[in-house]
Amino acid sequence: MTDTLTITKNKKLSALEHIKEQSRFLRGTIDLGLADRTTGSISEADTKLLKFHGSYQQDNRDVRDERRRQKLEPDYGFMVRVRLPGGVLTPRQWLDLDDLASRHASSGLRITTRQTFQYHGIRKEHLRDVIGGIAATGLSTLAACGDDVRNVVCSVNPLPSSSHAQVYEWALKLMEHVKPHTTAYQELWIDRRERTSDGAQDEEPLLGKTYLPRKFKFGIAVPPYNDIDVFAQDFGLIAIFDERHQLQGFNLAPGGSMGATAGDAKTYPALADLIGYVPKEHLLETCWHAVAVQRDFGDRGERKHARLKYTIDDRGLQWFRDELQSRLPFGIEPPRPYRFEHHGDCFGWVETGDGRWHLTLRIPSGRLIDTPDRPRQSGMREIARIHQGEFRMTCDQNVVIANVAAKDKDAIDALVRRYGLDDHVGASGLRLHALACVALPTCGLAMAESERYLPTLLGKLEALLERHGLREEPIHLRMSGCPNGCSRPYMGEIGLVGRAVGKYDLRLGADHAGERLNALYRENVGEDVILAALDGLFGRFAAERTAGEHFGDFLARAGIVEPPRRRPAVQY
Ligand code: SRM
Ligand code: SF4
Repeated sequence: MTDTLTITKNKKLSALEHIKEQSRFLRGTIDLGLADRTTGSISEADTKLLKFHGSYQQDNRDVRDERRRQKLEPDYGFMVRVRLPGGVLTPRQWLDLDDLASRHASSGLRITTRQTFQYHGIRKEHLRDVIGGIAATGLSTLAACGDDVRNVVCSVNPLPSSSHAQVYEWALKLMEHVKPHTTAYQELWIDRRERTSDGAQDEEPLLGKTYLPRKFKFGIAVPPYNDIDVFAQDFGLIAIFDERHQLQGFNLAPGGSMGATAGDAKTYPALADLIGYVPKEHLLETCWHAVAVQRDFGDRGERKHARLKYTIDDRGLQWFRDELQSRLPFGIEPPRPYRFEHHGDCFGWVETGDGRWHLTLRIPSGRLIDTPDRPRQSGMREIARIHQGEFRMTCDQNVVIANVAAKDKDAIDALVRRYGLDDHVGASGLRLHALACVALPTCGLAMAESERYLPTLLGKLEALLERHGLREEPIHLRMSGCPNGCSRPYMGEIGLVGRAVGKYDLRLGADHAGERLNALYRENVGEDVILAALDGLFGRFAAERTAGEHFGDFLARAGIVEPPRRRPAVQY
């Protein structure tokens, strides 16, 4: 393996590189911090290492100022994220995860935009119970956050069942192939003992002891459904099937990611671009080396510049392809044809031709918590008690109750109605597909509300759409509380990116299949400006659209926004 520090040796390394290097494979002093009961927090260096274990130290920002006035320490709580490749879990696992949420989390279970769960508000003294409890279900939190390969996502929407099974198998294999190997995780959370080793025996054959320069995301899409936003991944994989629905291989699309920093033009969202195709038997080796290229060439000096997209843009897409090729004993082939029809989920029941049924439910912002009118967390628990198939989380924060026998459908439908899980029934096209990131009060980076504000804004936008006869129009709206873009807002036909309390960048004009970014339309504006602008544009759309044209495509065609350019194509 190339020494990870060799290539960047002339650069000043970021502070986190030193923390990782000295951490003895992610141990740091986390064990001591957990034992210290004089504070609800852990040391700053350990908060960085804890991320690799799947947890963030946060504080409740709603009470931050008041506690400061009272000279109390912040109201610390930990976010815990489950690693759930492909987003699939059994009813037994659902019940176990739900039980942990009921006992320890402040706000139920939260389905994320990478098809897994988060818990919020876990007290330090319960962190071992929660992470250990997740491990006891057969899942893990290792590498759910941190500078490593994150949860590998894959298409889940009802497809020919065999197609889903085939790509899911590869999502699992890929995650296993590139995940960290440190035994610190076992020691800290599973054996639940204070330090048992100094990490001297540990090895990270792929990641090395400083892990990656930054997070690295893989996702597998199954055309025609781009329900994972494959071009938003650091390394997107487009599954290619033959006419008998047998998986042949994968198109390779590196260089996507959403994150940007407000006011820093050197940071930007970017879509991934195609560099070729490999048969499925070469997938693991290809991905291993793709990660290794970024390990060796990614920027370890400037974290804002450390994602694969910047490595690619600094050196060229062709360079990346050639570098990857030079490490592989087989040829990367030209990409195979494919076509995406849409991104987002398809709701309601679908039969997949094998007598099995799948129900996709809309879970607003993925938040499963009981409210008086919609006790969604309890409802899903009741469904898990009778369901014989599996659950699949989606990258739009929804859930598929998958593999249901025809005879069991009525019982599930009854629970869906009883517990108010029927948000997809009668919802406007806009509401069905709207996404919001967590933002306040837990996210330390939030500049504006997102999840808590989305329902209010949707109501106001629906009134406008109604007036223009567009209630059923499936317009994709994505909102985030800051430019990091956790709801992939740069891929929304309407994107709202938080800049300050009550202020958002209004971005417009992405397409409907997740193949084009939107562009800035109004910067740092409040609700009144957003509503007025969209009212006018909805009116024009209703009057001037061509047959079947989507809102984002209309905005681009009419020249209302100019979509950003893609990278030049590579030579094969
Ligand atoms: Fe994210 C950081 C939540 C998907 C780009 N993200 C965060 C943190 C951990 C805030 C922090 O660093 O202190 C947020 C925790 C909030 C909270 O209170 O829970 C957070 N991100 C989320 C989730 C939960 C959003 C959601 O509403 O579902 C998603 C969890 C996904 C998962 O299960 O792994 C989530 N984040 C994404 C995505 C979407 C995706 O991957 O498809 C992106 C855009 C793609 C990308 O990676 O660029 C994304 N999150 C970021 C970034 C920008 C990274 C960058 O390189 O620019 C940050 C900030 C950072 O890492 O420094 C960030
Ligand atoms: Fe937090 Fe920003 Fe991500 Fe929203 S987009 S969860 S505000 S980091």
